Amino acid sequence: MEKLIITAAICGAEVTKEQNPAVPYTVEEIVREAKSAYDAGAAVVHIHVREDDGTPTQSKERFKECIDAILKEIPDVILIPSTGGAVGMTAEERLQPTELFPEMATLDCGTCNFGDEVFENTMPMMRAFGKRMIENNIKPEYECFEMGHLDTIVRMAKKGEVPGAPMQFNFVLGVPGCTPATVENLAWLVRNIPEGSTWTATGIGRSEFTLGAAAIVMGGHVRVGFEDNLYISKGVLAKSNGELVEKVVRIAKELGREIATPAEARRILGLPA
Ligand code: KMH
Ligand code: ZN
Repeated sequence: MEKLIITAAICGAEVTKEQNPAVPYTVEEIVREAKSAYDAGAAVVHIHVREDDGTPTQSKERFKECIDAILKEIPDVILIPSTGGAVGMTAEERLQPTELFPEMATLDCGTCNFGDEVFENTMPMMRAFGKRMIENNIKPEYECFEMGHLDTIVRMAKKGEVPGAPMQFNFVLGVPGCTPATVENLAWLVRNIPEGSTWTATGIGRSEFTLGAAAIVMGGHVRVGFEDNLYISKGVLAKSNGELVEKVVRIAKELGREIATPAEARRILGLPA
């Protein structure tokens, strides 16, 4: 089995300091959280950015400021900026970080419910996102929130509408209104990815570590972080993203899976060294 790539989704667009005071908003706070996750063992950091007051933004300038500041501290980390942004943003708004030519970025694989809201990813939007990533040589992390998202994006890759093999999927399970975070659902998704693909599991809320443990033994990779879950254990807020990553490292070590460095993660994901 390959070593385990841990991704930290440090910020997200929806969680707030009211829910957990360690949620980062400012550039300094985003750097602090990225570094805590990296120091604990995360090879990859998935980022959203905020205004200083916490308002989610997809501003290219704000992304550049945060990316530069993170890379100054931890130059070899793999950064995956979000093109999902926050519910309600336009495609053009969401695409801004792709203008910075990151090595990877998220590409969301279909419209879905998102709690009380609808997260819109129509076919024309996804074609535009795929075209941009092909043009700018960005490897997508394909975010699947629903079972049907996998078939949709694999068909698009076959038609050349989005980047193809080797594909990296992130199965985000347990968003209210979407596919539940069960091992059965994860196993179905993993069985249906094209050969040679890599995959990560993200369990939302209380399923963060249970789905992560399943991914560890199934040979996948794991994402944790404040974007997905604010608690280290039942009723106890996590002090940092690093604390969440440390817990995954402990589980992985107990199960005999070693942790990938950023260089090893680049090789596993098929990224240039
Ligand atoms: N904030 C969610 C609506 C992504 O980063 O690509 C979408 C999201 C997905 O977080
Ligand atoms: Zn995200």
